[in-house]
Amino acid sequence: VDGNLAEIEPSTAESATDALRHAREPLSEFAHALIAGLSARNKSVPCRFFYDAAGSALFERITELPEYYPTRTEMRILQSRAGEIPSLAPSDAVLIEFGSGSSTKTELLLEVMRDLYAYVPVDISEAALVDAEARIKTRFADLRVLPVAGDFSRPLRLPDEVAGKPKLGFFPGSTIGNLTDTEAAELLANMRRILGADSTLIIGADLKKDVRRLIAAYDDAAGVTAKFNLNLLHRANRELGADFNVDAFRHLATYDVRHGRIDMHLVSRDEQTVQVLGHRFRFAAGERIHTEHSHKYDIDGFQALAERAGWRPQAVWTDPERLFSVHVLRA
Ligand code: AVJ
Repeated sequence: VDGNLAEIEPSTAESATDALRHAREPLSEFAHALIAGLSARNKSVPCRFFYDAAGSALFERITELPEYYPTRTEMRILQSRAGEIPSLAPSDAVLIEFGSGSSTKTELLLEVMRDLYAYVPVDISEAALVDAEARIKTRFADLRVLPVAGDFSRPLRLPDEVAGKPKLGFFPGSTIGNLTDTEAAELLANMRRILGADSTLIIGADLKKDVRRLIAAYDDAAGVTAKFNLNLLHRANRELGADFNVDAFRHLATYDVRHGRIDMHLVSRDEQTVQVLGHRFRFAAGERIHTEHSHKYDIDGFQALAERAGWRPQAVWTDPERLFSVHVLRA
């Protein structure tokens, strides 16, 4: 991808002001990733670009679908273990949440850990942090909230105020499942470095199960996951003036047994050409854009992954149907 893409003629679908905006702005991270991903022989787009405002709202709807068991199952596991959670860290510990998008689960932890020294939400999005802080402050007025804007997949400095305090990390939702095994091990190792020697990590990991049940969770009857996936193309049209005919693509969820993961794709219904910021991309009929990996684990496999990253498995909690797991890891 060259650096001059913003100077290329805008497509006719844009208004004049949009064209000026695209011409003046440096290319967004989304533009770079989309153009690079569609230029590859096997087309793909990183799943983090699902989450613009529309995509985040659609994800919230996914979590309420009857087929999408992870969110409610993890919540039930945490509720059933609420009595044990305070014993996982000393009373003056600091709760560090990686990603700040999961308020109901966080509130459950804060509810049972009343003497925390501070709550530190970590997120790349400043806007998400402002929201998280406001939400938490209304319910826990006396809690010290110290938001950190940053990327927790890289070295990250916590506020000086929490130096030397014991840490309890929290990474719910099986978000780790979006990463390959190598990336997941690196992330876990980085979290261990961020949290330090006197720390515990509570992390959610979705479990392997009947393939039909897995597919249903990623291809629901109401079509919300399809909308969530296709929103990526709408986003490209809105933000980059791309000319995707969204109806000419369909949602597809598959399960890869070898890697133990759900894969999401957007499938071109016909042969077609799409334009993004002056770049033309050809699609054959049936050609796919890969949009997401969602890894499923067994308990031993996840513990082995955590151990590779320097963590010691301390406990694992699941639901009676064994749909989802919450691991407690010790540094
Ligand atoms: C937010 C990554 C945990 O993989 O289950 C839901 C995202 N994608 N439906 C998941 C998602 C399609 C979700 N995570």
